[in-house]
Amino acid sequence: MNSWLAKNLNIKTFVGLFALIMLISLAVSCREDGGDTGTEASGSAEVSGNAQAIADARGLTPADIEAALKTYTPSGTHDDYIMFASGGHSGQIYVIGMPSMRIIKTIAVFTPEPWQGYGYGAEGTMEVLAGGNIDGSNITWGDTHHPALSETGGDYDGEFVFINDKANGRVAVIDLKDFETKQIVKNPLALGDHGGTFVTPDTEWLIEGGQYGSPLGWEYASIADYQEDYRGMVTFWKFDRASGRILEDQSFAIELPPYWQDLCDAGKLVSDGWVFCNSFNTEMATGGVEDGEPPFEAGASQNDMDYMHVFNLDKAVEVAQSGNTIEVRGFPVIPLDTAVAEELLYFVPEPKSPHGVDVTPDGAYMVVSGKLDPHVSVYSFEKMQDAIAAGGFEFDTYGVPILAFDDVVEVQIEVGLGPLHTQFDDKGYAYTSLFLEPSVARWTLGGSFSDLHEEEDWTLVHKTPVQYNVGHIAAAEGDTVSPDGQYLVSMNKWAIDRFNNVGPLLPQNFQLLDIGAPGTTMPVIYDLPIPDGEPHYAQIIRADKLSPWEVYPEIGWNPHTGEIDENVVQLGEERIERNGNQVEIWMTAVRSHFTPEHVEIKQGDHVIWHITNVERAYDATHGFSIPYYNINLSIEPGEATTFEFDATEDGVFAYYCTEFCSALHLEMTGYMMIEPNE
Ligand code: CUK
Ligand code: CUA
Repeated sequence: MNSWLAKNLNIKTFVGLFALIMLISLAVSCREDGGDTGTEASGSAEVSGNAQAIADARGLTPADIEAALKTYTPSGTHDDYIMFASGGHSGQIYVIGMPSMRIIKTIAVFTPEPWQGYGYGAEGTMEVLAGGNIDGSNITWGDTHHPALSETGGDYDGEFVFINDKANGRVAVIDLKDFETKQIVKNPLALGDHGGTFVTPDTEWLIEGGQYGSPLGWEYASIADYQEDYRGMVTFWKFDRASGRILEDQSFAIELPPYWQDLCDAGKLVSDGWVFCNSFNTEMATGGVEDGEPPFEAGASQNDMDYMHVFNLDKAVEVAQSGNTIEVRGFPVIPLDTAVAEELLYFVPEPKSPHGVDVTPDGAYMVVSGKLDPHVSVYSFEKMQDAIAAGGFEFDTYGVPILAFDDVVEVQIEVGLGPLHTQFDDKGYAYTSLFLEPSVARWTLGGSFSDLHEEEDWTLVHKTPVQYNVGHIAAAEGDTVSPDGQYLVSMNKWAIDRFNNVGPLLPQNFQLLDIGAPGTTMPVIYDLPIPDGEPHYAQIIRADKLSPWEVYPEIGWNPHTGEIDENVVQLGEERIERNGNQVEIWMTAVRSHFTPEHVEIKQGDHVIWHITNVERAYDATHGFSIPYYNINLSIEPGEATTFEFDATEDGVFAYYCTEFCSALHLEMTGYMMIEPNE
């Protein structure tokens, strides 16, 4: 052995050595299997030389090899964690395995997606998407920002994931039994949002905070009347776990001053029942740079302090349920003065245009970063409660009581330039992304976390540079009452130099950091380009908490009702019925044919078409597409689906299965013949 292998074996960590031995024995077994190695060899020394040769040929450093060994996931081996990442303005969610960082799936949420047959005729999906339309305006995209996994007792339970659409002020519900979007609701108060979605510890409420102040219900008002007529809001959507749906008629909102509410987080354990949202633009800047007014970025950055909004959610629920509300677009809203009178809203000063608020796993502290301040500010929930009990507040312009900064702040820690978002692990560390440096800072928590680490409390202990602009970071189980540590993903924007040039529009870059070993340097061990919209946030769940179906429970399952569809078609029940100019088709799909294979109709007919995939095998999805009519379905094993259209165009239309489902998949087809009308 020569070069780095010999020099480093004695100083490598045990893990590295063990993994190297694994690699070598893997190579040996390949060889014994008659693998194509190109050279004759009879012992492990030569084999390790082979691994060395590969490392040399590819110019890999020892650190590279360690990173590869930590992330390489052999074919057939599953990942330990699953990350649900926002798909940004693709409007979707990415499902990514960790540590391999393999993208496993995209979940279609706000944007029609052909592979999943989402938004191309299938009735259930059309209804879900239509739920997000605004006053008759068809919205076919979204800007997803913050996924939130459902929680039980403050821990991810693997049942649902929720996400917001910042651009259009909507919230979606995805069921993790089949990884499909079941519901989209439109916020009745605001056209946009930002602070969504976040869940309370038992997922009773989904939090959707606002962002850019506007008249509630988006009615017209001159921007000259911003302070009087524009407002902020936070909405609490009631989630019903049994039906897996948001109950719109049990949901409510709170009217807020026209500051720009940003992100929220729910209290947990000691702070359960409370909700925290940061805000900026307490200056109430209204822009107008073209008229000589200060631009937004200057106007909204003058104050030294903005306000964290602190809500007593339990009390707000009481007030909403007592009917002490006004209605905006038919939706109950607790007016701002009622919120103040009922003592369910307080402000806490937070420095310099803050972005995000994160509650520690024990629920005792709220961490806020000021984008223009090199510190994170840590607030004590206990001190907030003491300050509320003590009274003697100052009030802001809108009459909201302000808790004094010095009374409620626990500590401020200088972490670096442009701090944004904070995550937690199981070893008493917090991690904060630094947009401007850019890097990820690791610092120690105090309080109940003191004994978990050796360093002093509330101290910066390490920074790992990351590639280019980091926004959010996500740690394994990082928003729960019991984070795992182990892995942290730095979600970087615009990967300028990490990948091959693919033109002026840059992909994003997820960098995986190994935060598993305390006291180490938490190295970057993988770069994953994201070739789609700009993800903002992600949550990472232990893979063994997920138990999705392999096939739908029974033949004829309607994924959107969760029941057997009334138009289920069993084998032998296929038929076509005409009633006036309405034609109804009951079809089955099975490898490798549709029944019927001929559908003869007339121009001007209204067609209602039901298809059931009667397969029970895991790998037996069938697609169904009709040209011209923009019909494209994905029908998973057991699924029953329906679509409708008007046969406006005559001609011969070959329909076919779009999934390569068998050797005779190309034969899985049929003809729809539409006879012209005279
Ligand atoms: S925001 Cu994008 S980096 Cu929408 Cu959570 Cu902070
Ligand atoms: Cu079914 Cu191809």
